[in-house]
Amino acid sequence: MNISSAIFDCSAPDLDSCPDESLPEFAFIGRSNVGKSSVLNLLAGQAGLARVSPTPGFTKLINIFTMNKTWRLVDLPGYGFAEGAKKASAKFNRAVINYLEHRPNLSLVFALIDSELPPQAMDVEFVNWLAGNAVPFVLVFTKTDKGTPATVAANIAAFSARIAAGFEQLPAIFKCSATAKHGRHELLAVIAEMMAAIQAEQAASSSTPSAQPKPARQRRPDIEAARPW
Ligand SMILES: Nc1nc2c(ncn2[C@@H]2O[C@H](COP(=O)(O)OP(=O)(O)O)[C@@H](O)[C@H]2O)c(=O)[nH]1
Ligand SMILES: [Mg+2]
Repeated sequence: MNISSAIFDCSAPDLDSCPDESLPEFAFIGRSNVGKSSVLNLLAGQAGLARVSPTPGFTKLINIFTMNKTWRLVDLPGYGFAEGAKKASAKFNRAVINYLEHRPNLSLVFALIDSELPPQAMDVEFVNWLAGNAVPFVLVFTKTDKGTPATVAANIAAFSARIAAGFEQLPAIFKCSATAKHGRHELLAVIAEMMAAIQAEQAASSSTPSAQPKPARQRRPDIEAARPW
């Protein structure tokens, strides 16, 4: 997919401040410093679009960008280094949880995991939470330029093994490096496929005007049915 425009939309402190729900959204989530903003910039093809910071916990806001005037990328605050991090139960930002649970036009979450590290309890917990709350997501292992291919593969295998018990079918797994510019094409292809599925669904429902509008959660595309990867 070609990115013809990438425009900063707004920084929202909470779900109520997010823009209207007219465009499908693709959101990045993961621990602080995992590379969310960098992957967003990689996909957008613009180095300075989302602010990249060497300081963990920098982004506290939901940063929203409109792409090609038809869909959005959402840079969510990271977990793990926020103020509540010392309290085991307060690791995940309330605004993020609200967004993930209630945003009707959230189409897909890219759950980012650092490929340099063995499985981290907080990532395992968060991925299990996503699955338990029926949030559609894929896993993206970041910073693959930092480790050897063998280390990256071993960390991915170990993470998959840690979460396997909770899944009938493991989530799709992608690798990327913002530094080496790897993974852009694959992640944009995921978005393109989801957009095609959403547009097909919209076309089908607009041709049957008597159909009742679906409740919010069901308006999210069925990832199992839609996913071609
Ligand atoms: N080597 C390497 N460093 C990266 C990569 N992606 C991000 N970083 C660095 O990791 C730090 C955190 O990146 P950032 O995108 O701000 O992470 P965020 O907190 O999850 O948004 C910054 O110093 C980035 O330069 C990558 O693919 N490879
Ligand atoms: Mg960031």
